[in-house]
Amino acid sequence: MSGTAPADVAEATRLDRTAYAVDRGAAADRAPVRIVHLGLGAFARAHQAWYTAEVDDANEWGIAAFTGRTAAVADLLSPQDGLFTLVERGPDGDRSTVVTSISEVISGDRVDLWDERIAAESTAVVTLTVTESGYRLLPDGSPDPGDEIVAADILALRSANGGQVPVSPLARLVRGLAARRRVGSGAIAVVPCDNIPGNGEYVRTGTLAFARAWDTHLADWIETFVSFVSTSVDRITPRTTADDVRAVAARTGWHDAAPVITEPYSSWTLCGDFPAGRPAWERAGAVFTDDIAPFESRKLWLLNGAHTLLAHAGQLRGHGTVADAIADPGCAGAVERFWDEACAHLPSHLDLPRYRSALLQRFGNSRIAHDLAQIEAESVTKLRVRIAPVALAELRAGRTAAACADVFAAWVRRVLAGHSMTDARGDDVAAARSHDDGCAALVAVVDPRLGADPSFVSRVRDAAQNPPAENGPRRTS
Ligand code: CS2
Repeated sequence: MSGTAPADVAEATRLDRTAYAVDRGAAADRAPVRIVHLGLGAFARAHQAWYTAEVDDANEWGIAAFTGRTAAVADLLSPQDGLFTLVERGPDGDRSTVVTSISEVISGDRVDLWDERIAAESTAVVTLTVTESGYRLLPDGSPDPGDEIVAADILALRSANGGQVPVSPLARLVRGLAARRRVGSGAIAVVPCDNIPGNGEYVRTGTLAFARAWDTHLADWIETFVSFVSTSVDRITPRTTADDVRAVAARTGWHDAAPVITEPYSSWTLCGDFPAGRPAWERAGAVFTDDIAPFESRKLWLLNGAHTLLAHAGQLRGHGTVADAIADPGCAGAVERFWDEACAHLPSHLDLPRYRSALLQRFGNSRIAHDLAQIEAESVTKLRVRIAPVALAELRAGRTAAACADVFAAWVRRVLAGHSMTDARGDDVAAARSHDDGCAALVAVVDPRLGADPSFVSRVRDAAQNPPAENGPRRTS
């Protein structure tokens, strides 16, 4: 069953704990819940769930995983008891394992269970993967007052005993923490795992603001008892397709409705306290540090920044995936130029040449189909944290930030050409687009300081109107 011989899909056995335990000759016990997770996408399963399963030899660290915006993943994972197949897809082959660390899969609307799990004394850690824009916070970490869901959530918190249920992740978190405070379960760690600089402090600011809007005593309690851990997370994990589901069944003999395909590489850097304990994630390679900023800038700028560059410049040049785009010298050159600008603001002890060449290999893994159309989502927030800081640093250094301007230009060109992209800031983008100077207005939506810099904006405008000569395939707009 667990061997690698191809099996007929029709004969695949449905994955669940009993069948898996029988196959392994092992007990089917779930680990007791000590971690609560919100946001059950492919990345959380390839990353935090995998790290936990890798190091939990004594079966002590189970995850209660709550879905975020939709219950769809819960419907797929519940019948298989939270088990799922992780396929680590290298350039030369696949390695499949069944990840066992998710002890419970719970639909996000079960706020009663959410409160209960966070309140339990045995729970030591809350991890979050809700995407950059999913937090509904402004860049300084305060809840966005113009966001209707935020406003409704503050009312919902205030009427908590009246049964209204908040929707946004930090309002939900505040509710769960209030339940923990009520039962006196004590300190806990909150660990955001999204691509946001200083994500621990960012989420702390947002959480405290929601709490203060409801109950200042609760906010004081959170300040004392809740540790917000900053993290830099990394593992390229595209969306699972129907073909992946069929191929996994054929290869492993397990019918798994929700396998995850990821790259072999992974990294996790963390900074902060775990007052109620944690799994020994360092045994699977996680790094604990007192100074996370350089690691997170390196990852956000070089990996994620290049992804955002490729999403726009690559699609303009007719490419569909990261691997296709990076094979185009026109795109690869733009990435290298952007990396040169970014690396001027990163400490050299981070071994940047090796990091860059490893990234080129990871991007070039054509067995991972990482759609550029998936990466283009939420471009305003992504440009803001991945490209704008490099542009600002270059301008401060007296240079032109030409490569950063090219990234902005590719996005501006696509927006002005009418490409519709998923973006929580879509209304601002639409308003900027119809502005007399659409280019300047769009740059300002991402970062007002850059939008107010006439020479940067004029570089973006020129590059958007006169893109560099092409070496790649057809241009789509
Ligand atoms: C990507 C990330 O979708 C995106 O914006 O840049 O999801 C990226 O694949 C991960 O951060 C890799 O660790």
